Amino acid sequence: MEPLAVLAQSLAPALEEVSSDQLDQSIISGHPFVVRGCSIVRAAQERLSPEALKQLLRTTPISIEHKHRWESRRTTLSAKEYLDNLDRTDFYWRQADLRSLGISDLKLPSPANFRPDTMFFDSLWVGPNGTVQTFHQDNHDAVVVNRNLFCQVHGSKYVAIASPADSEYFRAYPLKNGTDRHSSVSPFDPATALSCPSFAHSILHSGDLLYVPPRYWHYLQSLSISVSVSRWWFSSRLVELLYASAMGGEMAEPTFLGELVWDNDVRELGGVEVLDQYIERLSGVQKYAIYARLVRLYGEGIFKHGRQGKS
Ligand SMILES: O=C(O)CCC(=O)C(=O)O
Repeated sequence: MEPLAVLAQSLAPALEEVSSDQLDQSIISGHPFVVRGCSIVRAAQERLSPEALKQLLRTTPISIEHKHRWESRRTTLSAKEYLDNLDRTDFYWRQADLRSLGISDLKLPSPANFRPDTMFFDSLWVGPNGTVQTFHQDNHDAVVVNRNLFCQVHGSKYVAIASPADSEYFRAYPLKNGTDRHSSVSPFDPATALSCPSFAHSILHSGDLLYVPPRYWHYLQSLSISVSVSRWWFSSRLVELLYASAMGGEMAEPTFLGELVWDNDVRELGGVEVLDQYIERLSGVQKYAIYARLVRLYGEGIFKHGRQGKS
């Protein structure tokens, strides 16, 4: 069992501890890592404190789930009521789209040399001590695969992580939507931790940054009241669009910069066959929604590839 590799450790609060180029090199290496005390994450602390969120959202209703991933209890409360009781609630405010909450201008760590108009899907995770997100792989799908820069903004979280090459240790079961995979294996079970070759773990403290590479198994458990932000990004513009469409109203639509050129974007995705393969598996309603968006953004010309109809 290995501790997660630490990429950089800042000694002074103002130190710019890791350059974007260094971040890129580490991301390209394909391994998970932690940056300790990241100044950009620390700079987000004021705006993302439970108190600041309460001021911003007040009586806005928020959808919360039981703090244990395996208990499927959900309810809705006003942001104020939830945040006022963070020290005694059993509920977790999971994966709330930051832009939909009206927070779109927050500076967060970014890789430098990826597509200049990469769209980040930033989600807020706010909860009490003891929230558990069991081992899972995000977006286990042939086309839509995300990377994740996970920012621990307030409080601390235990994280365990393992390579998709070691999936045999996780006895995964697919969820209904088929887009991600979960496992009931515990990171505290010595059989997992000691036998899975790529198993690594760490405790993230406020200000730390974790990189979760594509398809890596990850488990997170809060050790205090905690606020985190996950920064997901995808490999191409069309994948951003497919992901946002699949999430429907829960996620803001990508705002593309620059000109949308169908042929370029299809090439970036890996070809029109990849798009067709993805769309084929959707329901009639989802297919219609995707085609409607594609036509709105790119025009009717997208059908010149001989694709049959819109449903
Ligand atoms: O922090 C958590 O509870 C889960 C985060 C997570 O699974 C993710 O960012 O993909």
